[in-house]
Amino acid sequence: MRRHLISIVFITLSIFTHPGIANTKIAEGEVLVRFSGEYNLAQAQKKMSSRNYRIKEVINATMNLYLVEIDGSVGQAIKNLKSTEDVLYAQPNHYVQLRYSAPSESFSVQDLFRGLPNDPQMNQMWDLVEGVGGISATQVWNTSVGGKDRGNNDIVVAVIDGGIDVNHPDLNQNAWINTNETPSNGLDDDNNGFVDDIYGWNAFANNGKISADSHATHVAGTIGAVGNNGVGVSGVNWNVKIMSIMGASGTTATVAKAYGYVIEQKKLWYSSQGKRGANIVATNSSFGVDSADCTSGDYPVWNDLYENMGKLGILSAAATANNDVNVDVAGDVPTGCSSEYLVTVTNTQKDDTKFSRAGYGVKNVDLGAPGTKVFSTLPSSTYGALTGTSMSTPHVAGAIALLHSLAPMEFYNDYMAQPATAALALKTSLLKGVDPLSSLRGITVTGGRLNVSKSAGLLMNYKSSH
Ligand SMILES: [Ca+2]
Ligand SMILES: [Ca+2]
Ligand SMILES: [Ca+2]
Repeated sequence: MRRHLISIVFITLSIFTHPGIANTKIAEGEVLVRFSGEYNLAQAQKKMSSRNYRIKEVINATMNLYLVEIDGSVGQAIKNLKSTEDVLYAQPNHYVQLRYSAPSESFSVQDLFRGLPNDPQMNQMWDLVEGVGGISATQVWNTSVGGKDRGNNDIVVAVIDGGIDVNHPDLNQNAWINTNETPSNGLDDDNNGFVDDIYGWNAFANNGKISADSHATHVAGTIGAVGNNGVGVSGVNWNVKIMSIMGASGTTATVAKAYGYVIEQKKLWYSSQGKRGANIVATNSSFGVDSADCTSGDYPVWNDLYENMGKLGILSAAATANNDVNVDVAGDVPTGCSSEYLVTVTNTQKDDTKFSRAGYGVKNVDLGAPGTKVFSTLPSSTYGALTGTSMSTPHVAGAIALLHSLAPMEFYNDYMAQPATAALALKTSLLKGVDPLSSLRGITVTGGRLNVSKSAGLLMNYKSSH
């Protein structure tokens, strides 16, 4: 795994120095196939052997999505599969890059906190305050600091990334734990289809072992480092449950397995009336395929995943490219995908300008959020500042969770009855609440930067349409 991650970082850094180069490499000898209707493993195997192909792996059971081993060219196999009965679609298994970020110095905004909360390094958290390019989370904390929805359910955010340091003193209490699973006994105790999944899932290794890395740990801290515990910093939420899913690079198959875990856990949460699974309301992603056209027909799995999660009431916050590129023109996966359940994010600075190396697009990039010199948690009980769209996106994922904690009862009831519709209403509050910025006008959908306080005000006036 370590060698794997190092090579990913190497690849991404070399892309970082040559912006705009398309990287749409595909894995040879395999394709992703979704069958229409219910299609179990045996049926899929039979269907594929009729074409002399073999099922390599079940990617997601709910979606009937499989990785299929083929001989010969990927293009020819896709052509064959598209004309095969019961195949909804087939696509290449593209390589995916983590949207890496560079270390940087942090700012100090000591005077803006007035002693609330008590975390000693809050003076670094310009990104959460009002008036210096931050998202005004501090204004919301008078009303809610996150944690539970109106039904007293834990609010869960799934971080698809590397692994989170769940033992970090500022994260441990907010790490999601599968209480229905017994660790390390080799059994799927809660019968959710995943053996020994305690803190989430490792889609690289197909097991429950989460190994800490800097990127994921930093992202998690922005969403929900424990607030007011006298230690370090606070995230957008003082309280929230953060699920760690490893699967932010490698290939599309890995990413699909990672999101597949989210789908299975939320489905199970509904079907068990909250006794099993997890009440995931948002996912956070900072990976993708640069300069790839999501709507070309070459990437159907991506949009399909966001749609399937969206139907379960899950919004997906996604980082756009770490290049000064118009993704409407150049293309981007996933931020150029058409699903309404995506919330796509670019990187703003303390002076509310867009960071130079950050993607934009009046059609495809929804809003900005602080992503330059953002201070947060790092492995081994440490802290530091990082820069990238990767750092912007968790502000949005965190905001979605915080909004769920303060939405009125009427919203909660609608969310339980019609999760997809309610999730889109929450997204509307999120986007309508932005602070308009001249730097983002005409180059993003909203023309503004996240202001969770204004979004909270809008959502608190939510009226059911039923
Ligand atoms: Ca399990
Ligand atoms: Ca177990
Ligand atoms: Ca803290």
